Amino acid sequence: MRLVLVLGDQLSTELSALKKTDKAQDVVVMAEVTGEATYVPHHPKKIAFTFMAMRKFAEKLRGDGWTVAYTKLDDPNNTGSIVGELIRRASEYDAAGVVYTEPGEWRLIEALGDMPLQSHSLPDTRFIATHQEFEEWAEGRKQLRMEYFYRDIRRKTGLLMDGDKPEGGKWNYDHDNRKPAPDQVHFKGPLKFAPDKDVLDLVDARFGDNFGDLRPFWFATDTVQAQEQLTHWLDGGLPKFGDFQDAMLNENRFLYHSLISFYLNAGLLDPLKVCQQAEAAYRSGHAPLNAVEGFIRQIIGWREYVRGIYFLEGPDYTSRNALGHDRQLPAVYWGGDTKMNCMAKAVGQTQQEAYAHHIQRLMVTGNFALLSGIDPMEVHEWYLAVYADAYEWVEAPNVIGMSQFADDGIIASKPYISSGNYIHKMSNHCGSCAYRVQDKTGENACPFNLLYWHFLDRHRDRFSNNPRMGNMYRVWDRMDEARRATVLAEADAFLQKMDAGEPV
Ligand code: FAD
Ligand code: DLZ
Ligand code: SF4
Repeated sequence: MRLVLVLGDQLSTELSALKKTDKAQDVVVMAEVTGEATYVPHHPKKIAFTFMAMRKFAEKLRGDGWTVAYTKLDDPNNTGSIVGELIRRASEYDAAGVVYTEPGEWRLIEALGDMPLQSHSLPDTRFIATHQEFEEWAEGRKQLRMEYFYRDIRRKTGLLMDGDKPEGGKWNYDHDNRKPAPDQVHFKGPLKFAPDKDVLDLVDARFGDNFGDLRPFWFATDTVQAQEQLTHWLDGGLPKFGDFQDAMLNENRFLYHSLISFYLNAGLLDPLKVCQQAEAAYRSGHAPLNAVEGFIRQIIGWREYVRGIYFLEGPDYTSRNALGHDRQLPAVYWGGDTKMNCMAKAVGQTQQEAYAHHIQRLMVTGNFALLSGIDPMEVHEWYLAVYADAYEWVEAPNVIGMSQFADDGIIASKPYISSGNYIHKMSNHCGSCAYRVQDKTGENACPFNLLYWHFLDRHRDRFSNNPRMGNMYRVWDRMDEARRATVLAEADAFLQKMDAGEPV
């Protein structure tokens, strides 16, 4: 008999390791271990979500006829690591070896590769593109732009295709999206499910000091509940998803977002089936093409593409730092006082929900870190810790690549930076902020306005020849010299204050 490892983000009965083994003979190993629960200080909701979903999945497998050796975190025999648990179970069951599906993190791939047991790694077939397909697509290209990869996946899956042409004649309807924040949001937000109280108590006792609120806990923790959330959102959220994808509101943290990334990444939902359901909503006339195409692109485009980049680039990807940024992550990211309303809102909801939507992650917390010159490794570890959907294969390319430009432009053709104006346009945060978004200098000037020019100025050598950034440099160069000096001096003073640990 063999052991079949199922990790906390591999909770699918379609998992290759389960498909290639035999429930009549083999034993599934699942383990809640300190090693996985502490490689970053995960948000308590993320740990609770993982353990609750693991426990339910183990029961499901038992119901399907599998023998499951499940280790709870507080089991006195728990060795504290995945490899330790495999070694312990191998001797307990006298196992001939271990079969596992490739994990989503190099750290664990290496640990499993080095363990002193016979082992067999299988590809993770929960994704649409294989590693080989991505490598072949990337081979010989100067630039690895998501858009072209996405078109190939549309063709491969047949999603939103009209013969060999894209549905509606265009591949991408993004120019219809990105509307500013609406006055009213008609979607009621995610469904809320009852938690497992034993897990809440366990996580409270062991990880209660980590950044983040454990309660109220409302995530779906099995496939049926996750599908209920998806159906609820397809019905009420999808039609307006495209329009308000980039908007932010003081009063509404979820807008028209689907809140399914936790479930997709943990294995509770299948990406292709999710997209097929969204396509059906378009074909039946329930949702417009711009919404459905935008949503499908996030999943078969961005989600698959970032995974491809993570595995293509290799284990050193997370230590890249192309811009040489070395500032420490300031206290505001851990809930420290701030006068910046947009940061307070994005961090505050992260603390409460272990969730923020894409534009909050990219254009508020990510933008601020990039403009301030924070060490990308610290930024990466923060994102990996605080979001319940964060596993390295998806988090690292989004943070190191897309958000921090630390991979030197593999993912982004230019840095995602903006002054306060973008946040003002897409949200209602600025109206109730202590800073003034209209002020470019002075005591109340929006910090994004100061830091934006500071960033461009300190990275002139690298970016002034970038064709997509020439305009910004021309505006900067046309400003009179005294004004430029004031902007830079005020930005420096702001950064010094932040470095000294004072609220900013
Ligand atoms: P929706 O807005 O409803 O989008 C639908 C789905 O599209 C998501 O559930 C997700 O599966 C997929 N998707 C959208 N954008 C991306 C993307 N850029 N990369 C991968 N999938 C995408 N996503 C994660 O799943 N885990 C992360 O750790 C993560 N870290 C991020 C860090 C930064 C700095 C940025 C800018 C983005 C990050 N994202 C991450 C992508 C995106 O922000 C989340 O997938 C999204 O906010 C999840 O919320 P949702 O399910 O409501 O998504
Ligand atoms: C995120 C997480 C946590 C908090 N705990 C566990 C755990 O105790 N046992 C486990 O098998 N998996 C856990 N996970 C998910 C893993 O960290 C994840 O499988 C790897 O990071 C690879 O993506
Ligand atoms: Fe954020 Fe600046 Fe607007 Fe305040 S004024 S909310 S700091 S963008």
